[in-house]
Amino acid sequence: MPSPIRILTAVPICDGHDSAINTINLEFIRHGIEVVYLGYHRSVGDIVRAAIQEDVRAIGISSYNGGHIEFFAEVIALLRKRGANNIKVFGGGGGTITQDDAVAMKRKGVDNIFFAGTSLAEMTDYVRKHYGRPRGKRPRSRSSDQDLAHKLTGTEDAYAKGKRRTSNSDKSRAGVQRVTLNKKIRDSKFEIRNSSKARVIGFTGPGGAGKTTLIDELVLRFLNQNPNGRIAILSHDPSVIGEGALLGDRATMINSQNDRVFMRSMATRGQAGGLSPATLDCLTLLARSAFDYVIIETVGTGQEAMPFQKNGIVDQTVLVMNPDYGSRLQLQKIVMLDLADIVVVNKSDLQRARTAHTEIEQRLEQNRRNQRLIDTVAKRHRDPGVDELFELISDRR
Ligand code: B12
Ligand SMILES: Nc1nc2c(ncn2[C@@H]2O[C@H](COP(=O)(O)OP(=O)(O)OP(=O)(O)O)[C@@H](O)[C@H]2O)c(=O)[nH]1
Ligand SMILES: [Mg+2]
Repeated sequence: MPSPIRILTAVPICDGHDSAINTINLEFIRHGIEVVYLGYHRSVGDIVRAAIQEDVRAIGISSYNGGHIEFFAEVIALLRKRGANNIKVFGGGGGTITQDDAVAMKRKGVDNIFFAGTSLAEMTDYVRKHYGRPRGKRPRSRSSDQDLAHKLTGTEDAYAKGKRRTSNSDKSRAGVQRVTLNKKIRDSKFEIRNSSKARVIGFTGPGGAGKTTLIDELVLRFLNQNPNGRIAILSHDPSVIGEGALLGDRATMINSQNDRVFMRSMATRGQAGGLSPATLDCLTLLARSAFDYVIIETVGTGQEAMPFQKNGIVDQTVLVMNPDYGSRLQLQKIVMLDLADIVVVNKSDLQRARTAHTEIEQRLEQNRRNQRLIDTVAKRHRDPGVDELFELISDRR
């Protein structure tokens, strides 16, 4: 099966009209398209950087606050400058974009503009027809980031075609798969350790615990502390084989929209446990490239998840907990509490956080593994808990 079509959607700078694009995103996802959503109030530079790193087929822009002729044209000009004219641009903005404007925009290279009254089905058909064809041979990459992005796509496509996939649903082959997976993890670990100087840190935890917000705050600290350093983020969101996905972590990330950050959003494409079938190979590629850190964020996970297989594929694992996990009984069931190097109680601004800290502390004491427990408020800037976590992560001893 070919990989799903990947597109990026965004709303321009100084524009907060995200209601239309949220509806359109959902419709695209429902029709098998993977949508990397960058969010609203995004600059031309942020959009083009993200599109190249994510190696999408096209960028869909929803614009309501005016200036669309210039904004769309600037996106196209920057794509050309970066050698990424294979990435197409389309969009809409209801009645704020007139027919005449659309003619001018198409002349500057925009593929299509959708007007008020267009059905969602029409837009989805357009995307499938125009951006769903197999890619032709691509010209040589202009930058190392573009080259890396193409390689990551190649890896994901190979898995989508079933080249090396180990299907979770094929129960009769489960034993063989486990052996293959373990070998793959061992090999990958060996490869990563031998080929990279990057420190690989895995973040996991339940959906909505604040993993992305926390990573973005850590990235800010890293960028400030290392004027020339580079960091990569491999972020995961859930999807079923052959179906679409909302790859939405970029929308939460403000500081990570930076030339020194390479971010790639992956759908799990049917694999349970928090990562994608292609994650290990993609991680190897990233770890071999010139990054100081590679951060992996899993999808929101459940009690049984151990995505980093007893810390095998990463140097350090961080479990981000929501204070509202239930009671002590639930804590006994969370496998990652035994495996994580660092446990974070995020949202410690919430009322239950103090109790959560005490309960988790007692749970960790039973492990006798010297695991660290930190309280954070990731959504607050300059949070001392996040500072402490950053110290722990950047301590290479
Ligand atoms: C809803 C709305 C709001 C909501 C936004 C909620 C949100 N989170 O999005 C609120 C109330 C917050 C709001 C605020 C403002 N708004 Co307002 N808003 C609208 C309104 C009524 C509808 C826009 C909409 O979402 N339509 C629903 C979509 C699904 O339908 P559609 O627009 O017809 O789009 C079709 C296609 O174009 C296509 N499409 C759209 N985008 C894309 C993208 C892609 C990739 C594709 C494929 C297709 C596509 O999808 C639709 C298919 O039928 C319009 C008026 C109007 N009737 O258009 C004003 C309007 C856009 N707002 C306007 C203004 C001025 C503002 C404010 C500045 C008001 C103020 N003074 O505070 C603020 C600014 C907000 C900000 N931060 O940027 C003006 C813009 C004027 C202009 N550009 O010249 C408008 C036109 C109202 C007006 N007549 O004055 N607004
Ligand atoms: N109250 C409070 N809210 C927070 C804090 N950190 C993050 N949030 C909010 O929690 C919500 C989820 O945050 P994310 O960072 O997207 O969480 P996540 O764990 O990455 O979510 P998934 O990737 O969907 O699993 C957002 O609305 C954040 O603003 C915090 O410290 N306190
Ligand atoms: Mg997230």
